[in-house]
Amino acid sequence: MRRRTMVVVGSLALAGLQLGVGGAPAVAAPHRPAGAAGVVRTLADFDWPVTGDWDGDGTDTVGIWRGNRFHLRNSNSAGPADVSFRFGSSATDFPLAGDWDGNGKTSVGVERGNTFFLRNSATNVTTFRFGRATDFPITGDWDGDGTTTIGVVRGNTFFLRNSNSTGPADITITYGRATDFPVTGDWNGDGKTTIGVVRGNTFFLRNSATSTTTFQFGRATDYPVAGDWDNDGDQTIGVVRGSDWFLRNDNSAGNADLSFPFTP
Ligand SMILES: [Ca+2]
Ligand SMILES: [Ca+2]
Ligand SMILES: [Ca+2]
Ligand SMILES: [Ca+2]
Repeated sequence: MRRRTMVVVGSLALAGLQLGVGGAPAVAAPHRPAGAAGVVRTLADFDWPVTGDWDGDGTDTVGIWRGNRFHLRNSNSAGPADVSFRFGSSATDFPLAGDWDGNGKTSVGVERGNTFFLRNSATNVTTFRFGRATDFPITGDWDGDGTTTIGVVRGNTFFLRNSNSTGPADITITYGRATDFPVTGDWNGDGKTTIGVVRGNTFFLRNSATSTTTFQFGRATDYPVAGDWDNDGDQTIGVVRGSDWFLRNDNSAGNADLSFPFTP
């Protein structure tokens, strides 16, 4: 069972080492599942990557959640955040991103325990419960209707729901291993988000029960991300290493097409 609590001593020790280097500011340490012990759920000093089409121009771009503030940039290039605002609590939450209302723009959210808080605007937040507090939350447009909804991963079982509301999973899939890192994306550009896992630096991207794309990218310690970086309709992978982003426009092995730091 993956756990994302702050009792993961090994990861906390690692965080201390990273934050101690040269008195560097507390930014952008990658965090990964630590075997059966699982993911460190929240560490206020970490930048957590989030990606999405914040401005609705069709291209997914970068963002981070640091403490209780989201910093979002509308270009995949070095530079400041275009939008920064406070949402969530660094002590308890896990950041999320999706187009919850289907208006073409990605917005953010957080999961706290098993409660989801999905923010469409400063005054419009959808709140409901799904899954268990120890689950790993994921997001995607599982049914291709244009609206991003939530899901959770428990061990190696994915529970996906097509509505942002309390209720049972609409889709349940067993995939990968409990120690894998879950990723989601529209890998083949058919309009539906599907699941995947990262094991070490190997990506396993599942388009259907009989179709998985497998390749290596980045390093085992990188934090995987996914998005439509080139606005061609498919979502591809990337990794975040410290404050550096490496984005690839194909779901295959090869060099990053875009690489840049994001240090708002
Ligand atoms: Ca955009
Ligand atoms: Ca939206
Ligand atoms: Ca949907
Ligand atoms: Ca693309």
